[in-house]
Amino acid sequence: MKINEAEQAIKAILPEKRFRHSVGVSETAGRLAEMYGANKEKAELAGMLHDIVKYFSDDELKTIILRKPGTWSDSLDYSDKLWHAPAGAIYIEETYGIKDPEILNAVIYHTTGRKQMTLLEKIVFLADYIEPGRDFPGVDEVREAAERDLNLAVFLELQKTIIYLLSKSQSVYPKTFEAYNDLVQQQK
Ligand code: DGI
Ligand code: FE
Ligand code: FE
Ligand code: FE
Repeated sequence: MKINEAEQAIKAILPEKRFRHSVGVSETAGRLAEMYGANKEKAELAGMLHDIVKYFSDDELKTIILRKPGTWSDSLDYSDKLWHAPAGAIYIEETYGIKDPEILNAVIYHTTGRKQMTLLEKIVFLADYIEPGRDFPGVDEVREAAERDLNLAVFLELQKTIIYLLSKSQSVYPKTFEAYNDLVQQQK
């Protein structure tokens, strides 16, 4: 699938604001890919498509996830906000025939991260957080880190996300903790 086709596809599916977020993630991911030596086309495509099923109902998302059991199916035991990530990967494989595991994993782990994230996974995870349309406390610190140290930026994003979830008394998916612990090791 070409990037223009992906853009047209999500334009037809997503509300305007989420469409603009997706274009922002795609452009940011492409720029980070150039900076850190990842495949720019894959980063842009994964960024464009990462939230494609964001507005499907919880029942639809569950049904999609259960069609293809994998190591992410345990997300059904956690927040429903996690489901659009693995469901999105299954959806783009089934609907557009995207089979590249690097792209699919970047979509699957864009919300939670996991330990030993690939370069492309880190880039899409980070682009989702710092694209120009985002505005939440601490985002500028992560944006600045992203310009010089990819692992530091991903670490800060995970740290802020976990602190935020704890402050709202929400559950934290174990893979998010695993991603955080993994990156703590690399901060020395
Ligand atoms: O889909 P987006 O809004 O662009 O962003 P996202 O896919 O990163 O979703 C973020 C939401 O997921 C945010 O409201 C926090 C929530 N969330 C709930 N539980 C967890 C979680 N995020 C992580 N990383 N880990 C969790 O356990
Ligand atoms: Fe998302
Ligand atoms: Fe995110
Ligand atoms: Fe997103």
